[in-house]
Amino acid sequence: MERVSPRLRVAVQKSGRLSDKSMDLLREAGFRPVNTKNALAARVENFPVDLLFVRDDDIPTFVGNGACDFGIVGRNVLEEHALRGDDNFAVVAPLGFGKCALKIAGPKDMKYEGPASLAGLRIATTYPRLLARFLKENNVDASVVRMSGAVELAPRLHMADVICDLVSTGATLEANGLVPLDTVLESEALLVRSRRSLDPTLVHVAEMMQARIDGVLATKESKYIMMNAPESALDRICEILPGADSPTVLPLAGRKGHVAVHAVCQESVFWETLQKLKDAGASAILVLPIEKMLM
Ligand code: PRT
Ligand code: ZN
Repeated sequence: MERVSPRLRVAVQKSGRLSDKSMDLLREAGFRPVNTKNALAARVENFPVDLLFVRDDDIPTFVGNGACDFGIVGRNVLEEHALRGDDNFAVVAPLGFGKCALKIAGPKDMKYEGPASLAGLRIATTYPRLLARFLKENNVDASVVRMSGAVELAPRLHMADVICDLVSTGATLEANGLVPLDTVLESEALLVRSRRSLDPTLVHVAEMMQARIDGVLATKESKYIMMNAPESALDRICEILPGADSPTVLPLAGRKGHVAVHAVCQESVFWETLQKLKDAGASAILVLPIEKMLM
């Protein structure tokens, strides 16, 4: 009988705030999933990789127990899960999307002077462990009211005095007459991997996936910058270039003492930087986006 060759399994949120961006990232990294509509899993046609579409809350379990090798999940979900004592996963990289914060919020007229103001209050949340950790770290004795959703309604229903919930724009808090009081956790989507050992035939694919995702993330901020400059200004120009490793310096035909400088800048390049380069003697300064990068 023919042996089925192993495939790397990556858990992605099936439908929710992280789904589209997770899929975009994997596609930008060169993975071509087929049959992604309404399926529970999709095969990547150009690599031995399968994507599994699941609820975000299940991703830490699947990655932790080795059912999946990688996953994309919010830090909020991952850390709440890890506080159960089940953390057989490692964070590979923050992904820069799905940004939000787990915040304490309360009625507009509430007087808040730091965590001590929460003493004796009832706090509604779907993140009981993260909240308990925050209270413990701040030596506050308050009661945690566990809910499974619609947390922002709890004060109005007199089920709690304040809430601890995810906030991004703050519009939901405002619509419910609540204001943010404190931050329990800053969150964004993370690439996580299982600590369980991989099938040896998949180690290379896993490394390649990590390298490509790093590459995609790096290109988001990075720019390619080119300019002409007198050779005497090189030291000053290198000081000004933001986050650039040794630039390439090329002679300019027919212009003795002048060179072309090319560099990859790992940070944003602002107009102020261009002005400084010009003041240092550079001319014909071009800033170009980078489409792909493999470090
Ligand atoms: O079905 P499944 O269990 O997979 O999804 P879910 O409904 O549990 O999660 P989902 O899709 O809502 O969110 C997935 C992840 O996105 C979260 O775990 C966070 O890591 C991240 N994220 C980013 C957010 C928000 N922003 C966010 N704003 N998750 C939830 N919200 C909520 C917020 O609590 C509020 O109720 O969205 C509402 C609108 O927020 P405002 O502040 O913009 O009004
Ligand atoms: Zn969920």
